[in-house]
Amino acid sequence: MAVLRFPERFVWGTATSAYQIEGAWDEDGRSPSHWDTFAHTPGKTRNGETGDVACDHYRRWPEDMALMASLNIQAYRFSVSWPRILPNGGNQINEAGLDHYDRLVDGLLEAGIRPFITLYHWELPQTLQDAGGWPERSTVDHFVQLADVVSRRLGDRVHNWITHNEPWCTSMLSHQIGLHAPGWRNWPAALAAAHHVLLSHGTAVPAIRANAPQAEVGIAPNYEPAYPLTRSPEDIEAARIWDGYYIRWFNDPLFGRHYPADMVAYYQEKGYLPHGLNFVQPGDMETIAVPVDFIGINNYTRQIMSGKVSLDQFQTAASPNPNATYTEMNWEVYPDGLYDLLNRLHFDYQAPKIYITENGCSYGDGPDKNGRIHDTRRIDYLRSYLTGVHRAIGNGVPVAGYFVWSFMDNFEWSLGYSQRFGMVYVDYQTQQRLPKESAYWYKDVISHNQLETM
Ligand code: GCO
Repeated sequence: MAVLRFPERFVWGTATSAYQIEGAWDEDGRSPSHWDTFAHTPGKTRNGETGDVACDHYRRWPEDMALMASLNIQAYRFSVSWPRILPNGGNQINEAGLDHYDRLVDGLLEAGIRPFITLYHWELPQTLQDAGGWPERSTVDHFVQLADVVSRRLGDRVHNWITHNEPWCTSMLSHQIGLHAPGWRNWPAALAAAHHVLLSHGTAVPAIRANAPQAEVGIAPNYEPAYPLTRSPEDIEAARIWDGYYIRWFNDPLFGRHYPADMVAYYQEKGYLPHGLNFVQPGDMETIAVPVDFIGINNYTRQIMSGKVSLDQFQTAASPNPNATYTEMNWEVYPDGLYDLLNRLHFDYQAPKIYITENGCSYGDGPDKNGRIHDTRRIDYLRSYLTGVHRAIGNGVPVAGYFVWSFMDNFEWSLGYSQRFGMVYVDYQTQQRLPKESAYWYKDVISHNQLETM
């Protein structure tokens, strides 16, 4: 056994998002988001499940906060629900909705928990979706208005801001693959959406800083690194395309490198950019490349690429690894992927500071007859990834904190309630919360600021 100490002031946190936990979907003036519409459309989610009730966190948050504090959690990353705050997308503030987050922030601070706010974790007011959604440039201004309203109200107390959660999901998964709201399968629209998401990030950063001068502002892309199955030119080429599609298309503009030329050529050849990069206007790339205080990394797994890539058949892009273990999402447990990413973000992109804003795993373990939940596979997963994080810190990578996805079991989007990512078990019949063994293990890690390896 070895003991791995983490740097002083390393931030230990946990993450959720509004639609996945809050419920109360039509209360206190909240309007529907495009996820409400999508989840209520037959065939879009498993068993037609929705976030209408979810974990009822909108009402139960004081209890959830207390549980978080009892587990010594130091920071909580949560998202605000746009249609709660600006039910029409912009203009008219719904004070009841904004007040909710005001109370939540005060509650967190009283409990000694540092709030990290995500402004967009996939809840676009349906009115904005009806107006064209992210493929429309006007959505950028609406998002900046949300950023302004929320940071104006909470910026005196909240010092960590994340503009967007996972731009790849907002654009490609939602508009090209069609698995998330609004469920489109339209390449040109998806690439326009990607640009507008990035542009809205770049435009919002100075707006947030104006309201919260002390704040750290960043973004949280999801990174699924690609590895070629063999050293054959085909496999290496496949990995390059996956990397361009998933990582570089977003990361390169954020770091001032414009859209990657090899991928522009690839998309043009495929007919995905029938009008070229006509969505890019003068000044956009400079706006997107605004310096951030940190990059958030959401990482769970990797892709092994071989042969010909078909980005339209997303599900079949991966090759299974016969020597690996998989979580119940069918995601390979691959801690070196996070380690490699951290090095890349530091040595290649020179990210100023990094928070791992999501990392975790889905395992369905439930209570035994004594009411205990032995989710040892989750402990093994977290321990292995954290070992990689520690190793990267040893290389000089400026990792400032780590957030487990998720605090509690919740609504896993199109997979409904079938996937349990929480360190806290939720009984959806009674809404009872029950910390799993991993929660107590994490408490121990936090309390000693160190990890014991096996
Ligand atoms: C995501 C989201 C989370 C998911 C988690 C597990 O990144 O996809 O941020 O909402 O629940 O990643 O899939």
